[in-house]
Order: sequence, then structure tokens, then C-alpha cells
Amino acid sequence: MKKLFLMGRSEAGKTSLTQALRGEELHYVKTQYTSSGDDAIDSPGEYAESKRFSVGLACFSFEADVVAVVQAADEPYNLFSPSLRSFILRPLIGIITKIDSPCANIPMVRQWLLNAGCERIFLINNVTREGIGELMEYLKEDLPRLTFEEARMKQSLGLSEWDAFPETTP
Ligand SMILES: Nc1nc2c(ncn2[C@@H]2O[C@H](COP(=O)(O)OP(=O)(O)OP(=O)(O)O)[C@@H](O)[C@H]2O)c(=O)[nH]1
Ligand SMILES: [Mg+2]
Repeated sequence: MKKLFLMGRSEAGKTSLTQALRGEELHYVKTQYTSSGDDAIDSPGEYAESKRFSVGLACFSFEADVVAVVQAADEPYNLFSPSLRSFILRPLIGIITKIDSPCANIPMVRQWLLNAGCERIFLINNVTREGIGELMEYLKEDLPRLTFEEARMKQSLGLSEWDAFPETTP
């Protein structure tokens, strides 16, 4: 199981997502500090909203196998810059929550996440659990562990550790 790090503005639905992933009923708990469980690291939205604290998110991300930018489908403006990908040394995915919102603008939020460099985007309704199965499917496989030599080889090819080797023609 990949360990997931969640970052995104307050009320984006990060804690609800951890509850939905665990199969729990949603119950509101304001996240006051970054907490690391077995399968997920949840952070307070205020970290993403403050220039000073957002640097800390990069540090927490190193404890995870995959980093998720969580944005609700009805967010009025974007907090994450297009250069975001460059300081995250993990696979970066986007999670769009609240797809049930009457004010949802999924194409706009999807574009923000693509601009940030997310390689996959999941659409989630934490209340009905729509989309949770697809995310679980993605998370269930562990990332392959590389030897030092394999990591060096990937670097020499300009690949990230988690990228597949390119197909070679015989
Ligand atoms: N309709 C709907 N409501 C949701 C969804 N996900 C979360 N919510 C509601 O949104 C509110 C905020 O959710 P949280 O999961 O606490 O948000 P958070 O991102 O953890 O917020 P912070 O802890 O402040 O960073 C709660 O009242 C949730 O019930 C969703 O997919 N659809
Ligand atoms: Mg929370």
C-alpha cells in the first residue's frame, strides 16, 4: 500500500478522504497539526494557505510514497502554482473532492492540477464514496524498491525513481 500525503486548503476534504478510505462514516474533525497514520499523512489546510508554512509541506512529503494535491470542485481560486512539481520528489497526483457540489467546476480544477504537474487525477465524492474504489486500486500496489545501482541508472536516463524504463526495441 502506498503511503499518501494529503495537502490542500482548509475544507478541501482531506480528513474526510482519509475517513472514506478507511470505510468510516464521515465525521468532522478540524485538523490542527500534521498527523501520520499507517497509510496517510493528513495536514492542516492552513499549511497550504500560508507562504511561511507551505515549505513544511515539502518536508512532510518525504515521509510518503505519493503526494496528493486535494482541491474541492467548488474552490473559488487556486493556491498551487505551476512550478509545484519541481520541489516534490514523489509521484504527484490530484484529487478533486466535492464533485457533488452544485458550484462544482471540475474542468477548471482539473486544469489547475494538470498545471501543477499532477500525473493522475481522481474525482471523489467523500459522502457517497464515488471514486474511492479507483483511488484505492491505485494506492494498493507498493512502489518498487530500487537498488542504488537501479536508482543511479534511472537518474542517468533523466527518469524519476518511479518512472518505468522506456521500452527498448530489439
Ligand atoms: N458534499 C461534500 N462534502 C464534503 C466532501 N468532502 C468533505 N466534505 C465536507 O467538507 C467539510 C470539510 O471537510 P474536511 O475533510 O474536514 O476538510 P479538510 O481539508 O480536512 O480541512 P482542514 O482540516 O481544515 O484542513 C466537512 O463538513 C465535510 O463533511 C465531499 O466530497 N462532498
Ligand atoms: Mg482536515
